[in-house]
Amino acid sequence: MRTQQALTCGKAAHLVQQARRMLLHFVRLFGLGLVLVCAVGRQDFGLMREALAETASKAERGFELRIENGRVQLAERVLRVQRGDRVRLRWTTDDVITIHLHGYDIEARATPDAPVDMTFEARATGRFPITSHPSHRGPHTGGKSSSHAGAENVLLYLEVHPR
Ligand SMILES: [Cu+2]
Repeated sequence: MRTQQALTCGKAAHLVQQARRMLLHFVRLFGLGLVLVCAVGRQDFGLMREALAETASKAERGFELRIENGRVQLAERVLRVQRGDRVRLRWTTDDVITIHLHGYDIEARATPDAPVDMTFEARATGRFPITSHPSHRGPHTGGKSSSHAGAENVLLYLEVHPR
């Protein structure tokens, strides 16, 4: 009876030890898993940061445009951007002039004193003329007013392409 008890005791102790060992093993595995998850997570964050940086660099489009004698000093008269880009057109001019981006209907009065910016988000796709108007005419409404026709001069075209 005593030996039986001792034997059972021994068995129980052995079982407890085995359980403890298994628990330790489990904790170790769990720890390893946690470390792996953290590592993968960090890599994901890295990829996300790269993707964000790429998006940011794609979205900002700046153009320096110089008007002399009523013409833009550029070889090609088309500015190409992609839908969703944040566009900044910086104008300098040798004369006082009103610049009008059709479609987006943005106007800016340019003077030789300082550059003037047009900033906007390219939401609408298409080809939009950028025209100059004699400065004394002032802003016009709509694209087909009689004062508009004839008085304007196409400087450039803005093309907004789908992504
Ligand atoms: Cu116009």
